[in-house]
Amino acid sequence: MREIVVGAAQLGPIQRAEPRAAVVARLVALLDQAKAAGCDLVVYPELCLTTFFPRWFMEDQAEVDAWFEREMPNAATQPLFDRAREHGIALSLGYAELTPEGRHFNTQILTDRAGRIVGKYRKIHLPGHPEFDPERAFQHLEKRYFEPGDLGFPVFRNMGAWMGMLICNDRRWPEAYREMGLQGVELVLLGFNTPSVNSQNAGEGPEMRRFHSDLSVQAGAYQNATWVVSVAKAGVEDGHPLNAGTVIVDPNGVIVARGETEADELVVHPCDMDATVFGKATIFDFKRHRRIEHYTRIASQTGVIRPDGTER
Ligand code: ING
Repeated sequence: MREIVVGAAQLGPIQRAEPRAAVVARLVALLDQAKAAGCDLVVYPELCLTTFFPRWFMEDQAEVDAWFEREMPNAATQPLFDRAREHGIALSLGYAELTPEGRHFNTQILTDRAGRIVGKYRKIHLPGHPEFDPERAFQHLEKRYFEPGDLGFPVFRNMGAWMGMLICNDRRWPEAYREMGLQGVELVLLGFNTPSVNSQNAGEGPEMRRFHSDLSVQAGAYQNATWVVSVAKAGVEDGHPLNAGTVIVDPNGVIVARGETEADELVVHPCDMDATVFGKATIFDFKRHRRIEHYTRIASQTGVIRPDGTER
């Protein structure tokens, strides 16, 4: 048995005016709870240091860059990394990354128990739009503020297990899980900030949002025989509701633990990495069952091309 006690550290809302120091104090409080609960690893949501700023249209690049971190850890987050090292707890956390070359990514990192960064992922599937859209009830400008990730879907060895990361919209794309499944991933860590309503379809409310979020991560777990830890930032940020829905999913696709609130909340579950072995050796033994000679479109074609040649 290779058990890793995972703490999914859901965050309640972060208001636009909330300073990073106040947010980091919340992250540290969750980390102390995780220590008391016997956690080995704590996972924080996407963009866990700030409000979900892609909802705001900004034209001044200095204003945009103020939402980004130029290094990690940095002065604001050092208290979190120090406490994690004291507790001997590994972390995964999401933040907006501004590289020394001036590139902007929506990033998630993974540390070992000593606080060393052992893995980095940059969000590949960026939803939303690059320009202000007056038709939308609210903006979703990730395509404006971030570049698509340039690291692929890496898998890292940490704490005796094979771990990978996704960010938010990535969880809706089966290709993302399979890229890691083909590397033997046993534990997928992801965070999300998902608006509770659809800015283009008022008929789609929180219940359907929750259904799609659960469906996506349960499918990804089951179809790749891996654990998936999916952590929300939730609640109302400056009048804009974010959906909760923090879950821990086992390698059979079963939700074994779920958050109950829209606030800061730690969801804990002991995850045995050996629970991935049976699925990988039987129904999802990729080497025995996959027929890649028939999977031609998945990696060679981006959009729909119907048999009659029409597109969309
Ligand atoms: N948020 C949302 C997500 O993928 C979204 C955007 C919601 C897209 C619902 C499509 C449907 O969960 C982020 N940050 O990707």
